[in-house]
Amino acid sequence: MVVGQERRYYKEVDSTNTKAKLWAKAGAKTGSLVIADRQTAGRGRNGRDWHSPSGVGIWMSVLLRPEVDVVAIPRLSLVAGLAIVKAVQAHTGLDAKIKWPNDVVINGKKVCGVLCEMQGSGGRVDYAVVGVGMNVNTEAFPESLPYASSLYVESGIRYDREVLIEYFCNYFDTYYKAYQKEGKLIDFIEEYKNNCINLNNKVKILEDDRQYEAYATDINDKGHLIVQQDDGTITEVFVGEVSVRGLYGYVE
Ligand code: BT5
Repeated sequence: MVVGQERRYYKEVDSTNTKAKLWAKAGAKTGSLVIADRQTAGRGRNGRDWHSPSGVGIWMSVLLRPEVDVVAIPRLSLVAGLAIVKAVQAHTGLDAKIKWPNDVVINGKKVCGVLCEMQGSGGRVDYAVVGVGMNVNTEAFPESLPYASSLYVESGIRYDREVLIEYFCNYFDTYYKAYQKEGKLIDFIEEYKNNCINLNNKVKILEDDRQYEAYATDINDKGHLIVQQDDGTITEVFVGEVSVRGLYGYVE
């Protein structure tokens, strides 16, 4: 597969994930890419909003038809997260890091998020859509987003969005190929861990009915975060199952 071989560019959409799903239903090939200059209803996880103004960010969605078990789909967020971090590092030299499972941060602020959605039935995956939002040349953010930043804010340099997209596609291709083998992250989990900011740090795990603090000790090849509490209890935290409150003061 080559990510981005087929592309659709839009001046304005509601959400590139929504566009990609419609294209999937109309038969789009795996690797197809939807890119928009602006989103009017950009989405985060769990119905949250994603601020997507015109001309300054990368708002895009990759359509995939992975031949993996349905439980492996949320791991695509980690595949994308690593590809984004590598792309940003390669093109800008900035110290971008992954905040497990799906954020990319620079100097403790969020510059990028990933939204992974899927369609399937009876354990079969029809398609998955991996949405990537990256603040590239944004100069300022609304007051409601105190923990957001952009590559421009962090460096004082404006970057070419097209070049960043090309870097992302190349890295994503490589990691996705490895992921496709077994639906696991085994071939690049060390690289992921080396670029992950939560590891060996305190995290707060927020589950539906409880929350607790713990120390993040590892990430396994399924992309699960391994945490240890003060009383020694070790828990495997699933991607998509909980939110981790980490560097910022708000709940993600
Ligand atoms: C995410 O959700 O981080 C996933 C964001 C995915 C956006 C892409 S853009 C292309 C594609 N099409 C879509 O409609 N979506 C995807 P989550 O972890 O739930 O974080 C959402 C939270 O991040 C919000 O509640 C805000 O607090 C904050 N936020 C919103 N917009 C932001 C921005 N532009 N930069 C940084 N933080 C933002």
